[in-house]
Parts: sequence; structure tokens; C-alpha cells
Amino acid sequence: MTVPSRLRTALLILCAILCTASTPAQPSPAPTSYRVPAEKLPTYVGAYRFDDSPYYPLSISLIDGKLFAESQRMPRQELAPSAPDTFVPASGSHPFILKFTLSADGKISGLTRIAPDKSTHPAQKVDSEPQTFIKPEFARQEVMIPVRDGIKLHAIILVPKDATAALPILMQRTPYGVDESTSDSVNSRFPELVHDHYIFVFEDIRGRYESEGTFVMSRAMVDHTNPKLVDESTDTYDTVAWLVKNIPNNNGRVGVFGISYPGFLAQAAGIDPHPAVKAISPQAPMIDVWMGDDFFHNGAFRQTYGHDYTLGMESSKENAFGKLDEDAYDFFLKAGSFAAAAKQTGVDKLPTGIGFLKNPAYDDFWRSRGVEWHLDKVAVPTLLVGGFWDQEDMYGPQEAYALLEPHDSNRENFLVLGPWNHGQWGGSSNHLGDIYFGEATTDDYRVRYEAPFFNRYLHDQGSFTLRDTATFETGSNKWKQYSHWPPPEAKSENLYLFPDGALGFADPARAMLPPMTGAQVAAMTGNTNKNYTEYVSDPANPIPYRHRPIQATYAEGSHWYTWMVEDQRTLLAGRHDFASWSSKVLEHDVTIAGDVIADLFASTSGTDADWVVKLIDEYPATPATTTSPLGDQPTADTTPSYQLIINAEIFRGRYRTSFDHPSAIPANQIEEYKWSLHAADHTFIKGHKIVVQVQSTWFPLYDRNPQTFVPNIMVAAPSDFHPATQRIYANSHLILPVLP
Ligand code: PG9
Repeated sequence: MTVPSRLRTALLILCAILCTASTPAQPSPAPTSYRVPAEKLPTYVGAYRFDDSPYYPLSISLIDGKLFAESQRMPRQELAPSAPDTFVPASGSHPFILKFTLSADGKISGLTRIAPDKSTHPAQKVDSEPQTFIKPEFARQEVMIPVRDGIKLHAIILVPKDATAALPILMQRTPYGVDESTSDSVNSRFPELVHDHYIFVFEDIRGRYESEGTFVMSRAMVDHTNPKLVDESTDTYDTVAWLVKNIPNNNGRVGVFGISYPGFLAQAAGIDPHPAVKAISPQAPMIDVWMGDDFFHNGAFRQTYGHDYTLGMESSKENAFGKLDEDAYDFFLKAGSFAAAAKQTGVDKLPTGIGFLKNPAYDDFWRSRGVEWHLDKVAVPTLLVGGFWDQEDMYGPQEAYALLEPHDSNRENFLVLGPWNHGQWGGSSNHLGDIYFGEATTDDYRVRYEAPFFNRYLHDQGSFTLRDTATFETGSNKWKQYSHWPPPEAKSENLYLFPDGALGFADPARAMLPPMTGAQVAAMTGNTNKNYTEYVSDPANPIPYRHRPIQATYAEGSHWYTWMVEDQRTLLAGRHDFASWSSKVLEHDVTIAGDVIADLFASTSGTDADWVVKLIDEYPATPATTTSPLGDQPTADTTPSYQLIINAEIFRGRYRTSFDHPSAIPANQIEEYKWSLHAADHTFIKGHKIVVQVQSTWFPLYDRNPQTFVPNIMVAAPSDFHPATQRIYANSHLILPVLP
């Protein structure tokens, strides 16, 4: 196990580091003895705008004969040459390579920034003058804040030195450490909020880093009428009371925001809030780690995440995320069960590890940790934010919005959904993995929604014009606004999975897809000899959820952040243990906006089964028109077709009638399984195909279902695992929210 620095791990978890924002502490590529003639240095000077994050150009300046790089989101750093027209930071903790590009006349026309993960980010030279930046200085104070049970919580307070009026407070509470909060870090992480003038507060939660007390993972909510009990809401309440009393010149208003665990803490801040809390923004909050966030989805156990996160958070008071010495696929397959894997690494002795092993079903252990049971009023204006490809907490923001919406008589419950992975909107990017969206949607979000939201509720200023929901419609790549989510204008359409591998809407008159054949109609009505599609699922050879090798979740170079957009065509190539249905080539665009529901009628020859349903956009093969970003390596002749997951979710069959009382599935009997694949706002473009896949393993992210009912899958013995024949019957369908 390696223990990375706390900032690095926190940022890895938030994922913002993948972009041009602050980057993790890593050794910089060593500058060499390469020299650039002094007269050449001025040719590099200027402002460079990145294709994938145009909001924040990089500035190259020459000061006292030395070259420096700086952006609004990156502190100024001296550059050292490492090869012709190539520079690296002379020192420090922000590693990158800058390779300048030349136009035909030999002049510097742009550069490519090569990140530590080897991703390349081309930029055009847009000005021959360097840009200047406004980066306010903050006075930094470190405090211990007493809460109601006598415990003291550690916090950093940053007050703008140039403040001329009383300012509101913006607070983040976190389990990931706050010591590295400085003027530089807020200028890098929150440029739009810094611009709008806030006092920033960062607090270590109970039991983490320098705060006293005991850390409890997703601490359960207590009865707030009992003044002796504490939870994350009461700790926030007491902290806010202390802050508004003790920070000079604050305006008595507090906003709480954060992504993921800090998002859960922001959500908790809005439950029985202190009166000074005037706005919260829970971003990718986990609100129920069993139902649909980090640790289980519909009862299927997310063993790699549960394992790695528990080890990272509970084996030390500080982050201790590690790496595995082998492919996680091999490690968990060889171990056989989660109990056996956890025993090898010591996770079986940690509180949450014990929780997994003893409480596989949705009992009080998990229910008490569900914030969702407390979301029965919009106590303060709330901006929920989520990503369509959030690999950790996709359920939380969507479900929290849906639970609050019926109580939103003042219209203060807002939702923004974008084309992002977990927390990606904190950085600057116009793409996720290989999928490009045409604009820096991350910066769009912060500039158009996040900053105006806090400006309105904490400063009474600016124009926050969001009526209710903003989403980025993928495929067509444009921002949309709706009066409610899911949009009332979308109509539910059943998309049937026919036994001959075709997909079709029930009503051919809609002509959204080419009309059904007679055989398809016969299959749908059961008037055929074979009205099902079948495959054999073998737990001894489970389908990988991403291309191998599979690194530990937050290990160096891990592909965890983009697995949801990996090409399903190459991932499943050569396999026969799944079923697939495809539309014909679309004759016109089909747009869906709302929740996608799977409604399977299925049987298994075993007595338990997992069902994974994926709704896929199949891009056609296209001739290559581009060269690589470095401009010196031509790409292949054609881009092969690409299968992009739009929605995907798992359901563990034993929970089909109850999440707290699992039961065996009667072998070879048709049962109905119905569950949500969550939100999409996506256009399947004319010329593409709609594809649906069903499979029964998604490994090692999800533990293997033995396919024979056992009381506790966590401790299943090798002899419990059996291949099973799975049948998907013709009346199975997806319910799609189709926009007219
Ligand atoms: N997804 C992380 C997490 C949150 C809450 C519980 C468990 C894990 C996180 O990124 O903070």
C-alpha cells in the first residue's frame, strides 16, 4: 500500500485534478541541461487558449530572463527547458509538459499541455502579450470550534484581505483534510466564487485529520430534539453558530457546498439548519449508500469501491488509499468471496467492512444512514448537481431533488445535470474520456449556475435565472432548461426487446424507429415458439466492467474515472454471456429526457441472479479526419463504431419483492424486475443505432452472484457458484422518456 498526500487523494476523489485545475503533488519530469538561447525566449510569451477549457487561458511571461506559466486556476511557475520547444516546471508540485507548436513560417502558434496521466491538451496562441490575473490574497486563520458535546472541530478560515464590506461565508466540511486550504488553493479551485467575494471556511469533520471525536462513515441522522445527540447536521449547526459570532465582518449568511462526501455534508446542513444557513449546494451527495450510491446498487454489492474506500478512510485518521499489486479482476476472482478478499487486506476488521459482511440487505444499519428519509422539506434554497456518468454517486443528487420537489412551494429546489463523471464540474474540460461535448460544460456550469446561485441567496445580487432544472443534452450537445425534472413534455414509450435481437417501440405509427416486422409483433404478443432471448452466465468467467487491467480505485493511473464511457463494443468483443438488441440505423434523431426504466420479464435456471441493463448509443464507423493533438502521429484510417453507455444499472434478483427480506428466485419461472437506470438527456442522432444489452455479471465492481440462493453472498463458498441460463422474454422493455 502507498499513502499519497492528503491533497492529492482528496483531489483524486473529487476528480477535478483531471483537468486544468489544481493538480496532484507528483514529481515533475526532471528538467534537463537543455538550454534555450536567450533571444528565443520572448517568442514563447503570450496567452494560449485551450480547446478543452477555453475559459481559462494559460499565460507565458518572461520576467528577469526567466519564463513563467500561469493561469487563473494555476499559480505562477517558473519553466525549465527539457527538449527543443519543450518545457517543464522548474520545481514544485504541479507537473506537466508544455510542448510548443510552430506554424509553417516557423513562428510559435500554440502549445500542447501533456498532463501526468499523459492526456494531451492543445492550445492556440491568442495573444502575443501575457495575460494578467486578479488573485486576491486571503488572511488565513486556523481554529478549533467547540460543538455541543464538547468535541472541538478543526477549521481553516480564509478572509479576503481586500474586503470592504461585510461578507457572507461559504463553507465546505470534509473528511479529506483541510490543511492545504490557502489563498492559492481557493483561487485555483473556486475562481468564480472568489471573484464574487466570500469568506471561505473549510472544516475537518468529527474524527478526521485534526478534528477531535470519532469518525463514523455516513454517520446516521439523530433526533434533533434531543440536545445530547450529535450528527453531521448538529456539527454543522454548531459550527455555523460559532462562525457568525466569531468571524468579524461577516454578513450573517452562510452557504454550504461540496462534492460527494462533502456533498452529503452539505445536504445534512439543510436538515434542521441553523437560521444563518441561507443556501446549500449538495453536489453528487451520497444520500443512501445501499440503495444507489457508493456501496450497493439495488442490493448488488460494489465490492471494489466498498473495499478500497473503507481501507482508505478507516485504516487511518488521514486518507490511506492504496494500490493493488495485481489486476483487481484477478484478485477478487481468486479470493472467491468478499469475505475472503477482506480477510486478506484487513478490511474485515474495519467498522464499515464489518457492516458489509454482517448487513448485506437493507436493514436498519443502512436505513439509518439514509439521508433520503429526512428530505421532507426545502428548508433552504438548494442547488443539486450531478453527472450523467457519475461512477460513484449518480443516485444521490437525482433522488434528493425528486424527494424535495413535492415540498418546493417556494421554487427553491434546483437541479443541474451535466455530461460529467464524479465531481468533474470542479475542473475545466469539454470531454469525458473519448466523448467530446463541444464546449467546456464544467466551466459553463460554474459560471451560469453555481456562482449566480450563491450570489443571489448570499449577496442578494446578480441574476440567477434558473427556473428549476438545467441539463446538458448530450448527443446534440446543448444546454436545456426545464420547469421540472423529468420534463413533463417527455412521453413514456416502451422500447421492446424482441427475440430476434431487434428493438422497437410498441406503436409503429410513431415511426421513431423503422416499423416492426410481423415476426417481431408475433414475438411481442407471445404468438411464437420462441419468445425469449437467452444466454449462459458463468460466475467463473464474469464480464469485466471496464477494460483490464483494473487498477485499485484511486491508484495512480487508474481508469476508474472514465469507465462508464468506455466502448462496450471492444469490452464485450468475443463474449457470448450477454444478450444484445439493436435498432436499425436511425432515420431521424430520437431525444430522451427523463428517467429510463428497465422492465424485464426474465427467468433463470438458478435460484438467484443479477440483471444489468445498459442503454447504449452506437456511433457509426467514420473516416478519420483528424491527426493526433501533437500533430505528428496520424490516427487510423477510420474510427470504428463506438458503443457508449447512456444509462446502465444493476438489480440483484433476490431483492425483487423486498430490499430487507431477500428471497430465492423459483428456477425457470418468469419474474418481473423493474428498476430505474436513472436520468438521461440525450439525442440518438440520425445514422446512429439504439442498442440495449443485458448481462448478469459486472465484475469486479460488483461481487459475483453465485446464481444459487445463499443467505449471505458476502461469505459464499466456491461450491455455491454455478453457471445459469438466463432468458429475457419478449414483453421485456425499457420505458424511455421520449421528447416529441
Ligand atoms: N464517493 C465518495 C464517498 C462519499 C460518501 C461515502 C462513501 C464514498 C466521495 O467521493 O467522497
